[in-house]
Amino acid sequence: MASKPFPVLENDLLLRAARGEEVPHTPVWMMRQAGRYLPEYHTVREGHTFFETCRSPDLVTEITIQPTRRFPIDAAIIFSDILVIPQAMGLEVQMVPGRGPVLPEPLAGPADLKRLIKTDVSESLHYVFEAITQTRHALDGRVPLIGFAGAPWTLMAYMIEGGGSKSCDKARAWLFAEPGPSQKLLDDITEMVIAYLSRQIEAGAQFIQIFDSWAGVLAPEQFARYSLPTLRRIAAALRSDYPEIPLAVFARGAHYALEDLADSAFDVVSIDWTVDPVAARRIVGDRVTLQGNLDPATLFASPDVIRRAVRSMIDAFGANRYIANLGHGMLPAHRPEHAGVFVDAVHEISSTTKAA
Ligand code: 1CP
Repeated sequence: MASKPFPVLENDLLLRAARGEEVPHTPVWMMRQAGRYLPEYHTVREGHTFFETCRSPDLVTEITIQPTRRFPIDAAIIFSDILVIPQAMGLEVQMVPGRGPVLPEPLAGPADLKRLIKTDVSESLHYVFEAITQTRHALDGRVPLIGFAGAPWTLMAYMIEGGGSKSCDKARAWLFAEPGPSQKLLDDITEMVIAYLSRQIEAGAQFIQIFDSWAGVLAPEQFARYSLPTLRRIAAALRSDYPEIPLAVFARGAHYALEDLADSAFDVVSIDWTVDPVAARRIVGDRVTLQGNLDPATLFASPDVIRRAVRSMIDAFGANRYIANLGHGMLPAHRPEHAGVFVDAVHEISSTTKAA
């Protein structure tokens, strides 16, 4: 299919920092930078359910671009959700306002694996790829567009728990009581994720992040056995087919896995705010770019407190091989102006640090 060429990228700081190249100031973006803390997001969402919104390339393009109008951020991240994969595999997912994702009929046991279907992502998730292409054109080269997917373990956890769960007891029980079916489920999800991310890149995504948001409930051994190999397979497959696309992983809570993640064909390892950046740097060295990790709660403090926190964050990470971000997502109660203070502080402080 012939398609219009994409506009030339004006700000490629994110991609350069991911590859370990010199940058004039530290690039910054925020997890969940599109969404509920922005009044303009609520305006667009009016009258549409969450997943209706995700399926409309026009609405997705608008929501994805919104934060780039407000803040001089160095990237946009496509508006979607990690749970579109379980949906494409045949499970119903509802987004309940104020509560989050709910899967009314989760996998109750290995016999339920036969309820899952293998679909061609080009068909089942075509709306994501259309939205990515449309958003790339609408961004007009101002900043790169980030594509993403959930990690197989995190998606497995939602598929078994039926929603968010603090400790994922049922999903962890599968790993011990049903190792064979667990592995089969993880393998099937991994294949879907590789196909899904490959198509996102072909549609125009310029940087890929994998969210293993529930990594932290696993013991190091279980992570090494069940999650890490899937992350490595995804990274290796994308690295070999799309060597120019930077790959990032955010394994929230998996502080014990930094060394392994740094050795896994990822360019960027994102850390949450419970990890000490100096210790993280000592572990990963200059093998990967680190990304993170301001505690999102910091944004509830005054601008002065935010600036001081950004300064110590940048001092701790160092100016090179670093992408600034929060240690997890923006929260619905955040004030947009404080996100702006965060972004400006990263740019100002990192450019003076570099000049010094
Ligand atoms: O109605 C609404 O507005 C619901 C809020 C919302 C939003 C704005 C949800 C429900 N998902 C999203 C968008 C979303 N989800 C993005 C958009 C792009 C951006 O960052 O700007 C992204 C990257 C995600 C990814 C996602 N969804 C993750 C991984 C990152 C993370 O936060 O750990 C996870 C775990 C989800 C599941 C999910 N979807 C929504 C919520 C509230 C949750 C988490 C709830 C829970 O289980 O604890």
